[in-house]
Amino acid sequence: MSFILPTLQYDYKALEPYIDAQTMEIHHSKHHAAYTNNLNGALEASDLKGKSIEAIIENASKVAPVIRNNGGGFYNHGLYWDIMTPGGPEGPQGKLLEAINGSFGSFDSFKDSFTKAATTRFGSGWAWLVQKGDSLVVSSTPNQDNPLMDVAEVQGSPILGIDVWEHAYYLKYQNRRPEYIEAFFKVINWNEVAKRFKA
Ligand code: MN3
Repeated sequence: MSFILPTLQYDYKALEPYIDAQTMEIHHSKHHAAYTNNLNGALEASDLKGKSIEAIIENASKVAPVIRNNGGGFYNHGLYWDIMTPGGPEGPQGKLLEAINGSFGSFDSFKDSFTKAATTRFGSGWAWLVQKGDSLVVSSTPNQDNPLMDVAEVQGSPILGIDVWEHAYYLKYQNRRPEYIEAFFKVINWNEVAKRFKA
């Protein structure tokens, strides 16, 4: 069984004006498709074929770089599409909001921390909101690594992530990564983030 490029739950243009249709189309149909195809290709000759994506990437330190990179790319982009939506709730609610307040003091200080992690990740990578037991932490990873991987500095369960590779924002925002991060906050699907959070 091979991994399949997930279908988006909204149109490429649905996240405008925050994330433009051309970026979405290239990002999904070219970049995510390439990670998916390259992962499937690399798994052909591997005894990892048939395992879940989580089981494969958890052991990132022990797998070939091509599997670590493309497995991470496959997983990370699936999460990224899921945790965005047009017209979603303005912020987290209920148990997730309580946990954010408990771990960061307030939603605004969470947002500052996440924005800083996303802004200061040097080069290509991701920033994350990670569940570690009962608490939430912000982290960032290089390339296509993520907090599920045994190589991650901060390990845990990613419940929100932002792609800060230039391909995620350059067509619309060029070098203005902070503007893209601010725009991302307008399209977060907090209902989906809450589903990933285990109260
Ligand atoms: Mn990407």
